Amino acid sequence: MLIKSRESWMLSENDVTDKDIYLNRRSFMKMSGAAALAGTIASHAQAVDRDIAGYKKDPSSLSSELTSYEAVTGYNNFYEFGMGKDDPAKYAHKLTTDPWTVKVSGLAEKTGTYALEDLIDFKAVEERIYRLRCVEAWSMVVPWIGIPLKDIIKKLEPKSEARYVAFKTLKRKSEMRGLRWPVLDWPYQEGLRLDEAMNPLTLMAVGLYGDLLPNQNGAPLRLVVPWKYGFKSIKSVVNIDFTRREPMTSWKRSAPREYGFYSNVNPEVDHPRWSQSTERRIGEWGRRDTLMFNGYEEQVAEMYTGMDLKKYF
Ligand SMILES: Nc1nc2c(c(=O)[nH]1)N[C@H]1C(S)=C(S)[C@@H](COP(=O)(O)O)O[C@H]1N2
Ligand SMILES: [Mo]
Repeated sequence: MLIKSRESWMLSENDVTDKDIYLNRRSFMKMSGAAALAGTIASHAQAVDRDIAGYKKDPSSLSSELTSYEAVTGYNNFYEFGMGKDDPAKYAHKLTTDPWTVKVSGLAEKTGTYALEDLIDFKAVEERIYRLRCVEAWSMVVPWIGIPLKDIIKKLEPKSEARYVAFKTLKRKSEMRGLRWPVLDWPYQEGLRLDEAMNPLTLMAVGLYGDLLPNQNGAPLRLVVPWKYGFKSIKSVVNIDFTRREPMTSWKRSAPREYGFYSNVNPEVDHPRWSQSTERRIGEWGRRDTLMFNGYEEQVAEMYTGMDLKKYF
């Protein structure tokens, strides 16, 4: 017989430090208010219109080993601001995120250009503690705030012919210094099969650590697909397009042998230039074994039954 000594969401003594740090961080951010949000004039309007104070807390945040706020917001990939890991934190504050519009196009009934606040119900956001596993073999655990992508998609009423959903990032040269370098074919593009997009795990994030997203993490709206490599989790989204055919993605276009459309985290399929079998959790010393589907196998493996994941990498 299984005796549960405590519910998974209850706090053990070992967890207290994590939780205290998290809650202190939250109250710190509340106190410093608009100044903590990117430090731009636009942030004041955000604090009013994009209020996420009422989010439902994920009970697992009380016991999970969160990556520090400093690492989550200071060690990033966001090539629109440069290729260095500290470039996004240094330069993304220049991005104007309010007002923000998202163009919905393609095979859906409710196409058109939406103000962010009309597309996202900021009152319905919830917290989800997800791992993010970068293809460069580091990982983080982040308390995201957002709303399931499926809730957004349902509102947009995709037509029956729609089988994929494609996303684009903003391309604004005046505020994104990284666009000077042709590392990728800008704008950054990503895509999901519609069933992947509708999976309950797939999140459209608007915040992390209890507050709105810092620009370097993809403000004001970014995807989080926790069972896929980090590059699928496209930041600062301005376009959602429903398509019949598999959309091209930026990384696949730049190196088709290295980056596939599916990009499911898979310790058995190596990147051509390095192994994907282990990872370095930011903030830890040793390495961890990488888990199939980044540990979300139970929730997502069914979508890929019968597919050769070495071919569809
Ligand atoms: N538009 C855009 N989105 C992007 C990227 C990027 O360069 N541009 N980098 C991706 C990569 S490689 C990773 S690992 C994650 C990192 O997200 P984080 O900074 O929130 O940890 O963002 C992804 N989304
Ligand atoms: Mo990444």
